[in-house]
Amino acid sequence: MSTNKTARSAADAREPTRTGLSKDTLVQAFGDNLFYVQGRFREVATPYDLFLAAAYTVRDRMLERWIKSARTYKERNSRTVAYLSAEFLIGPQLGLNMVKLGITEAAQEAAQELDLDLTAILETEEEPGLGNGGLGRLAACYMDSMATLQIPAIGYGIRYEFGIFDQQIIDGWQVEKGDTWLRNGNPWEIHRPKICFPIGFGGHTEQYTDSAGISRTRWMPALVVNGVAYDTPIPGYGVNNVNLLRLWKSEAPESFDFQAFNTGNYYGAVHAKIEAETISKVLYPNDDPEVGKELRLKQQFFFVSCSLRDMIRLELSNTGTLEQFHQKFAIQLNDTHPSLAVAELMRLLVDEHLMPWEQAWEITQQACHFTNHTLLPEALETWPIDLFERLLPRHLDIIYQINANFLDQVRVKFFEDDERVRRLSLIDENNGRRVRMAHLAAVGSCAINGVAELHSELLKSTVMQDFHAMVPERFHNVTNGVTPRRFMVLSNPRLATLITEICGDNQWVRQLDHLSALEPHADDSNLQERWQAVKTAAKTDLSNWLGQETGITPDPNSLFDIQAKRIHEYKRQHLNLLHILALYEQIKTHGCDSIVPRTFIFGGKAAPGYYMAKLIIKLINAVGEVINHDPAVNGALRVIFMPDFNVKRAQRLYPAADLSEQISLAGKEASGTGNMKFSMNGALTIGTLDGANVEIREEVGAENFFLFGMTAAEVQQRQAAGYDPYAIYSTDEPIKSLIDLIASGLFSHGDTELFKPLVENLMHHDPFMVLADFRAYLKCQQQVAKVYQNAHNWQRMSILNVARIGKFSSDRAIQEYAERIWQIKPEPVSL
Ligand code: KUQ
Repeated sequence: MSTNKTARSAADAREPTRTGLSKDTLVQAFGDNLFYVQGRFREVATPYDLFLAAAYTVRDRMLERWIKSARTYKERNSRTVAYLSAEFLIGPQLGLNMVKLGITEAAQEAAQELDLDLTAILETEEEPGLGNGGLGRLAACYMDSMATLQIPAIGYGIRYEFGIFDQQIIDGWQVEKGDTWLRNGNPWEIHRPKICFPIGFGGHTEQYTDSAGISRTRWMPALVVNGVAYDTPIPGYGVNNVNLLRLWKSEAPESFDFQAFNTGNYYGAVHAKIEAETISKVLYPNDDPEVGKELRLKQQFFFVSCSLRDMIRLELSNTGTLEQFHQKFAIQLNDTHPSLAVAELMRLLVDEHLMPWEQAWEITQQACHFTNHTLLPEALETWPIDLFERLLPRHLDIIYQINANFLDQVRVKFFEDDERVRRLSLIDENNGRRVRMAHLAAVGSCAINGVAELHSELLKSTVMQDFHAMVPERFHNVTNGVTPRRFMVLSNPRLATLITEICGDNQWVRQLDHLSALEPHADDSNLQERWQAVKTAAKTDLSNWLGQETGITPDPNSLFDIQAKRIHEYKRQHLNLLHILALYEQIKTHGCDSIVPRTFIFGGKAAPGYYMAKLIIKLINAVGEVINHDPAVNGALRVIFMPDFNVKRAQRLYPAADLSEQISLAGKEASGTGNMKFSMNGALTIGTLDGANVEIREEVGAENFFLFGMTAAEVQQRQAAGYDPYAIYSTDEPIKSLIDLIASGLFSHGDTELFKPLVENLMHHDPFMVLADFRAYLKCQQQVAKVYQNAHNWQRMSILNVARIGKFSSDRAIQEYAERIWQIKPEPVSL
């Protein structure tokens, strides 16, 4: 395995300005880029100019590796992953790319020589918020790991002009602001105007007979837009491989304007242009599918079609035939959002490349693999038939054909079982005829996986039960993972340095199970103290930053208890709140010395149309307002909502957490990945047996994990037996008084209506069983407080968490995909 040349000594001054890694060369290159690319000199350069000059300096150093990687993969005709995802939440790039190139130190020295504040420059970068949460961030972690493991890969997605909205908190409420991340220019992307495909929508199909007398179908779209490629390099850590993230932007074909202009229809031309450009305009800000939104379906087809045509172009230019397409590309469908790939690949092969149906089907099935990320029934994507027919008439034909063939197989395997046929059909006939996208993805893929053990088991026993009975051999589990490059080395350098010292080297950064070398030192009280000092330093950093950002500067010696993730009822931020209220009541009755001082920090966005989630944000802020200003509390309790939680801000939170809140109702969170990021940074977890929590607890040891709550099986039983939250409310004294406290108007200036929807929902419906789990949660939190008081023991547990967290590296996950699902081997690149 080749590695980067580490920063060379200043003596070697003759290395090329655009590729050299020494401090002196970086100094030279930075000046050149500021001058020749920005057209600026130091005295008039804005902070963003300085950032751009730094970014171009780093980008230059990736390009040779990038081109070499592309050439190597082409020459060796390597099997390549095509990771299709509607979201890539890649985060800021400058710091991470420096880590990957191994030039962080040299860059720091260069900045010092140039009298520049590197931290301030890093801070200037605007992150591309091209995702909602875990699913989009997972795609980004996997891009990192594929490059690091030297697996040829292209990430395909959409270059949204507006990513996830910026969240402001005004009067305690979430207010959404448009995300204009491109306004100052994006130095990481390379625009490829020549990599451009016309994508059709609507229209009709025609039958014709070709010269060989074969009957064929042709799709005559009514509207055509162009998809243009924008490429971002994704370097591996300590290797020369640099992979490609290719995002598509929609544009109007020029011909539009001319045609309309010639017929005098100027406004018509403008309208068509706007309509075309709308497709990649904005990311849907929901964590679950937007039902029936035409633009969303257009987005999905748009990026899937561009991506498949790009793959076909690459394969034809390499081999001249598509017969081995499935050997060249392993397509991974990130949830159902790209599942149209199954129908579109069939159309491209059969209609456009004139391949027989059976052969095309074989190739499609061998090429595609499907990851499911959710069990929530409302989150399973379906599209109304009439919308489909209007937008994608040929694809609907193809889906009918796929369905007919598939249901024939079902009837062979399960004779005279019409109910099963109905359940397995790609068409849902019960809700006004809809296409079931998960069924399309499952039928068209040779592998189907869930994202944690529990989730994969529940998939087989619930939502995909019939598929499992049909093709059990296609089902896999690949537990999610996250990249230690971003979430440890970059965001927690103090911890990384300490770990490297204890482990003896930094191999753990690419082999995360090497963290087990920490284990024998867990009882070393000297290490425990240093470990705590690292944590306290991170808490102090966060505290100061929160002071500037929110006006509240929490005490770094208090227990930092953090819940950061999308706001969702199933994630139960309101369960956390009830515990906060219990502590508040305790202070009111027994004084502020009766509790272990805690700082509660929340972060997360609510979907703009999700009323209850927005009300939960308001309640968190309202409770904070009262508690933070109550003299009786005297700072023993702090409640802070960190606005605009995103990748950049997440990096400030994870290192500073003592306690990680992973408290979803069992059976609802497919995996969770924040749970892993917190734990990697030494936080202990309070959590339910949900998603990957189950495996985290298995790894770190039950005695180092604060477990509470019903199991998924108990949840099912209780719901089947008829769950009555009001019975709990009316008989359980602490719960009643806490809920009544919210209803009383104490947190709403006497307004007893404001939080009523939330309160009534908990009392009478409580779909996520907050009340049922509350007692166990409270008890567990009391245990947390008790353990925290013994600092050495807490640090011991924290060290053990980190020592045993190796499994949750995205490198391990990608290794499993590569071996078990893709059958892809590493392709090292040398310079
Ligand atoms: C659905 N589904 C529609 C955007 C996102 C979605 C639009 O995926 C994470 C899991 C996590 C799960 C999340 C998910 N996102 C499912 C989505 O909720 O549990 O960790 C990555 O697998």
